[in-house]
Amino acid sequence: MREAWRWFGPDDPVSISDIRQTGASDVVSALHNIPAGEVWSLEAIREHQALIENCDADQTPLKWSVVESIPVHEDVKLGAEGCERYVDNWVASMENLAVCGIKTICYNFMPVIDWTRTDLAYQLPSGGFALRFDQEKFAAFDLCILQREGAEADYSVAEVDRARELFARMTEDERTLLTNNIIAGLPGKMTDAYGLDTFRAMLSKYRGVDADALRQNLFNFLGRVLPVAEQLGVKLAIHPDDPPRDMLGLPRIICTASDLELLFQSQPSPANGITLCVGTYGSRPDNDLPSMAQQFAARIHFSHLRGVTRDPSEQRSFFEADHLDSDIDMVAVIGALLSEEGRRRSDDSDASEIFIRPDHGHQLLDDIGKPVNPGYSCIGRLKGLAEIRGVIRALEHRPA
Ligand code: DNO
Repeated sequence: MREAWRWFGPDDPVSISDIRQTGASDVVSALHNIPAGEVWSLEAIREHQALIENCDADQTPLKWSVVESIPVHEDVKLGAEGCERYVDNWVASMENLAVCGIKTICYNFMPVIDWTRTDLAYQLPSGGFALRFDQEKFAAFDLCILQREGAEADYSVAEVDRARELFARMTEDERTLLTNNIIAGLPGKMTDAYGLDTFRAMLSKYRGVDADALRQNLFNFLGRVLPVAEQLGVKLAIHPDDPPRDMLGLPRIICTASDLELLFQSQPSPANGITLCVGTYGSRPDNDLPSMAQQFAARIHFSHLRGVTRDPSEQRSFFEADHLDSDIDMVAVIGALLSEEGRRRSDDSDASEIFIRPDHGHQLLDDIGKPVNPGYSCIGRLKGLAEIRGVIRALEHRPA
């Protein structure tokens, strides 16, 4: 297992020297300043790589091993005319990354919105802060702030009533905060930050694009990308849709084990793989994570380790819990990843280790009050990584 840590670039309040102190060996990063659809040049990649990898002889070296993510242009997801040039550019970026030795690439195929939360500072009983997705608040945004045409059809009468009541109780500041949390862009988001009008315009482009059409567009994209990836020895790792279900009338197609089965039936290339984002898949009660980790073991090129606790009375709402204490059996998931690595070691054709990173940590201690990327403060992730490392060590030393 290769312990990695996400770095957003020179503006990230958690610096490369901070990362060195966490004990992680690998860095997950991207060229966030290059707009979706443009080529990542060799020079730009090398410059970023040098920021991560250059160090003094007496320092522990770090390696930029995983890209998260090369954004996929919306026109590719829409299957719009002329989108081939954006796919060609994506392939060119992948080729340039491979030249620099960076060969694991995470990406997603979520239309318009990337990961979505309603609360970025949800206070826990401990006093720390977590990220949360609240279904009722989300409905209030959809129905009362965005006022999406036809939105009522996606909710029960009782849900519409509750959302409207909640909206009526919210202050202007709370409404603005909720809007910004949803549409203005969370860290690492692969889509643009929008204003409400542009957001509505983007949503409207997807009228007529249902799950089957979107899936076909993903398969077309992969049909062009995977043969090159195979030649280069690059592994692709699709990230699931977070939260894993249709939202705002948009289809989402990487949510469940059946979605992954369709993906691999259509695109069996060994370069086609997944980011097992434990917290994302685990925010649906019908996703059994240890069993998915076993079922798709050979396809797991990268894993985000974090857990969620769903609300007992509303399973679509959740907060991001402690890494080892959530609705998900994290020890069993890590056990499945270790077994897969064992299988790879005994199978000469692919001995690759799985990159893992502690995903989203709580905002704790000195990080409270500091400028942080929501979910990506240092101390909470460090705690998560330390706990995960403990589980890995303990499982590795189990008597055979
Ligand atoms: C959030 C992240 C996502 C992820 C992209 C991958 O914390 O997991 O933004 O990076 O969806 O393409």
